[in-house]
Amino acid sequence: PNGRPLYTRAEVAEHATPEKRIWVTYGDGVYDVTDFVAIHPGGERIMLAAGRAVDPFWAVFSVHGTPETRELIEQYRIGDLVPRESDPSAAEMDSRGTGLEMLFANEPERHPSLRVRAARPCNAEAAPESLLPYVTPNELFFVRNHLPVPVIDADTFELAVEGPGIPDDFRVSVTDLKTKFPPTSVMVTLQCAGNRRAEMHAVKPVKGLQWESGAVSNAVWTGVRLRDLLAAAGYTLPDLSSAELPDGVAHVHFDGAEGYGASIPAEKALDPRGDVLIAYEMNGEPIPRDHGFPLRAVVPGHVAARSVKWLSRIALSDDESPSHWQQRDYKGFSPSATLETSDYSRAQSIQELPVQSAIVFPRPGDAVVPDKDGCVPVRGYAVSGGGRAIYRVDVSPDGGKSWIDADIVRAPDQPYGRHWAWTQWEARVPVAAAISASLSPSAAAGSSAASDAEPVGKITLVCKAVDSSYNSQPETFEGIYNVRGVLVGAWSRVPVQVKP
Ligand code: MTE
Ligand code: MO
Repeated sequence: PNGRPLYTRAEVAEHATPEKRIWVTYGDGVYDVTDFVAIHPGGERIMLAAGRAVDPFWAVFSVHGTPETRELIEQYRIGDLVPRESDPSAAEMDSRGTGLEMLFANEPERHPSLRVRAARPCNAEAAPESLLPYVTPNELFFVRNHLPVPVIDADTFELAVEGPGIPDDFRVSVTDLKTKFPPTSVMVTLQCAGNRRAEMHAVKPVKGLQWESGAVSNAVWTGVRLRDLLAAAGYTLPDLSSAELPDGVAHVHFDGAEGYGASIPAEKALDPRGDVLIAYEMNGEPIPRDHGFPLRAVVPGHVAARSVKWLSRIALSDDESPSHWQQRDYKGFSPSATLETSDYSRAQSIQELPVQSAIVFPRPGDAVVPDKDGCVPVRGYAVSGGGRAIYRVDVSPDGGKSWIDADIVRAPDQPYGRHWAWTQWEARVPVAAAISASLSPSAAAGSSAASDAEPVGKITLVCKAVDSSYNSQPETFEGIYNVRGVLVGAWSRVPVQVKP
């Protein structure tokens, strides 16, 4: 009817190599994407769909379901599927399995304690018990993947570096990075922009993975300083004592081999005290596949979204990364902005994170028994962005009416302005006064008269941290509400029952 040629799925399947041209279907359309593959970032991935339907693949990558992508692929349309074959779900169930299964056939094994919030791609938070060792063991570290984990051979893998003064086609191997540069180790806490999103969602719904307080973990990362690599590649490091960076380089892009990408300001990337690494080890082991094997950018003090895993390309640029995740995600908006009215072109990218803390133990709803002094132990973490230290953690037994100072524990050798690792804290919180306030005289009398059950006090434990800029956390989520549920740093509140 529209004059375009009609093809069967069998005909499309014959076009699965560059020699025979690469065809795919999307909905009822047939597309020749041979030229697209050559220019698309992560273009190899579309080869998984060569000769078949991209629909099941793109269903995973919600980023592709945008009007822009549709418009883009329409340029490559060469025809239509014969109408009765346009539903891929049935037609694609062939001996190779569905496209989805193929895409996720090479995922690594994962520790059973991880709390899975989405299975494919894998998004799993650290269990509460995993948040208390100061350094998170690799297998317990939270996992946040936007796409399938790529399969990479470290022996042949090369990292491309692009920028002024750097020869075209400059590449560095993993062995070069390990042997030709002094290794540097830095302890860095990575926190997802959406950590604690579920608590904001409970106040008012937001769109995103329902993270509790475990989308954060801490590791020692070892690798090459980004500065040293750029200098070795041929880039003339600017004189950072002058007020401005000279050559128009304002951002450093990081691309992941699987298609993810992000960027950070050049000032951070080039600062000798910024401690940005191209890491190849995590806690003394090769970086596990889920966390970026073999190479990962580690950007201390910034939202974890900028610490790009499976790092395959670094580029110096005067603009931010064009990646979806730099341009159309990970930005903050006013409480009134909706998904429709959020103007990504105006909003700033999230880089440094605000001050954050959370009670890890007890858990919400736990029954706690005070010790002989009437105290309950409360434990948790606190962390701020930009290398700001945690100066104090305040803990309350009564929803925020009275507070005591927690004892804080932090890595000893973090210089001023470079507190890249979190603080852990513990407080012995006196609960007696809070319990009696929670039991109204009539309720207390009524319950003891009515039964022999021991009286139970319901109280709300609260924590909030103060960082080295003396910034503190907002009391409630209302004022910092945003529809994507990022930057979720209101007071951490944990209701518990106190048993005598
Ligand atoms: N890098 C790549 N290549 N792909 C990704 O999906 N996710 C980012 C960041 N780097 C991501 C990535 C986000 S949003 C987070 S929170 C962290 O990786 C998670 O790191 P982890 O999985 O090691 O905890
Ligand atoms: Mo994230």
